[in-house]
Amino acid sequence: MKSLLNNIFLLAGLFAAASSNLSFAQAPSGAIHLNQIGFYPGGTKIAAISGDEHSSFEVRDAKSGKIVFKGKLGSSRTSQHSGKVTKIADFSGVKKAGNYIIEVPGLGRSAPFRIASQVHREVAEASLKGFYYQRASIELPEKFAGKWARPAGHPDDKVLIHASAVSQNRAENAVISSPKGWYDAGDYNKYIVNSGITMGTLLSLYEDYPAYFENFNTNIPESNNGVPDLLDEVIWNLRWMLTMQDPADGGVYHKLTNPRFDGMIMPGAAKNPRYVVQKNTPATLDFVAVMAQSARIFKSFDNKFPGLADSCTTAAVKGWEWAKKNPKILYNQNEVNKQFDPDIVTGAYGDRDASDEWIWAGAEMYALTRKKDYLEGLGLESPQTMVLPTWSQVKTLGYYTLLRFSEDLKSEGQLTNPLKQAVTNYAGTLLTDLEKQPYNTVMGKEAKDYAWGSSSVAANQGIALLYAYRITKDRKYRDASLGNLDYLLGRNATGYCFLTGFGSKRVMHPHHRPSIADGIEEPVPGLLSGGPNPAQQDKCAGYPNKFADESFTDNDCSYASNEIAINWNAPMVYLSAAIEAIMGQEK
Ligand code: 9MR
Ligand code: 9MR
Repeated sequence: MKSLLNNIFLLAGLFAAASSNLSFAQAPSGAIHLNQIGFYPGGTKIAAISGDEHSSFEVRDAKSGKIVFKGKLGSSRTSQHSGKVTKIADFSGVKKAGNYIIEVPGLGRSAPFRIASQVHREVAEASLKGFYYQRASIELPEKFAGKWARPAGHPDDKVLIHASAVSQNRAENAVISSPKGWYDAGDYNKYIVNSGITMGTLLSLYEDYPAYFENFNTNIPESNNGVPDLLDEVIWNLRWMLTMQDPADGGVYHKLTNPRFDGMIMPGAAKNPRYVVQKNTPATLDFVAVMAQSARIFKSFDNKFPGLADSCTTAAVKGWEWAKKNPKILYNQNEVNKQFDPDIVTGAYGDRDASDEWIWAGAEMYALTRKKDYLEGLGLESPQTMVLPTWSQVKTLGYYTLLRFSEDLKSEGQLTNPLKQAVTNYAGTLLTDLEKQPYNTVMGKEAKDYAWGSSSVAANQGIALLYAYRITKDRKYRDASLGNLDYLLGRNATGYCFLTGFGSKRVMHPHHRPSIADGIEEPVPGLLSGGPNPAQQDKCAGYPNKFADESFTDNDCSYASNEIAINWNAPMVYLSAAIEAIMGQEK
């Protein structure tokens, strides 16, 4: 109820502020689904209109109301999830920069949106800035955090060795220092496995589009240090990760965590003891991959961060050696809790299979050292099948890295050709029947796309399509990738723009402790809501129904559909920034 009222107030406020504008003369119609931020002058422009009663639409100048484009709606499409009907409005023909609305006669109008070059720049900047707001162990002053300024939380300079993590020089309850890092999500714990894919995605973004980040300012404390803000942000978490390696043997702890989740309090108010828990193979290999990739990148910044690249290389090699000796230790939280006290009941990230972590770590170690040994036994020379990256499935991050260096590895065609094939095959499957989809997006074709954190599925599909675009130069992949960005920013069955702080239909109540506890109406900006998830594990009231594509509620009890998480934000940064790097320069 509170959220409904807030939305009404938001709309009422906009109405009062701008009622002279045509665009605000009436509340926007929920039946018009589109990217609420906008479109590139030369790019595809699509809206999806609910229902089959209407047949035409207009694009109007938002201020004057003048019609600039008239179009016919496409034929009816039926959602495989809800059975509901939509029609597509294609207004790609409108190429002039400006502010517009869409009107469907007899139905209503959209909220205003822009056509402009660099139309997603603020989205990209804000999604990266979202990581700054997730920083542990540091105060966020107003200068950088605006009204979301807050005292430091979780110093993590006195962290206990959990009974499951005891080793040579570290007895149970011995104290170590493990500060910095990002909070994982709506909770305040720090998990190596989820940091792995998050860091891999952000570091790959830098390696894929380095020039774009030369001039990309997110107003963080390090902004003027002559290093791209993307890398400065990554270093905040990298320095934490380095402390998670047991110096005695190179193994890496699974997580730094409270035994139980903190309440809905601000970071600075949280005082519960924190532990590092059991070393294991997936965590160690994810760590190795991140350290190898970081070593590669920070070699070029040795004058700014003396010794950092070397420390990363050493850490990577030590981690790899530990994993070689311990190739199959998995983290099983229930088993750990049977054996040791206190019980740990926070996020499990309990991967059941380390074979994909071996591929990712091996690929990164090979790219760093060019030593073939690292690829031995990974089976990369035979035909490969790509799967979308998730926290528990990271082999594709290794594929992406080997492809990134495919020019360098020219003599290694037997290595990179099967990977190129795997990525383009996968992208091809994504494109099949795109023109039949109710919102004309790759996202949501399969019911399984709507898993916990479905927004990250959309973003990661978008990234896969951009790799296929790099390999083939075929624009259909680029355009479909942009279509998934459109999905995240509003062209979806819920009608929500899933990035906090953006859109005309906004996420206002994410499951995010600071946003809940800070007493500020707007949530912390630049955070990507998890998105529809029909499993509804949170049993929260407020879901509209069980349809996969609509199973979302903007309610802070809904950790299964409306939490935020670093491994979802990272592909959002990648997708929006890469699209900007590719399309933002076009007039
Ligand atoms: O806040 C927690 C969130 O970060 C997790 O994703 C989620 C699932 O593990 O759990 C949330 O914590 C809830 C807990 O599981 C059950 N009691 C209520 C907690 C807050 O809603
Ligand atoms: O993203 C994770 C999802 O794949 C799992 O199904 C879910 C339940 O185990 O946990 C999600 O991760 C949460 C983590 O356990 C704790 N921090 C919040 C994460 C996002 O909800």
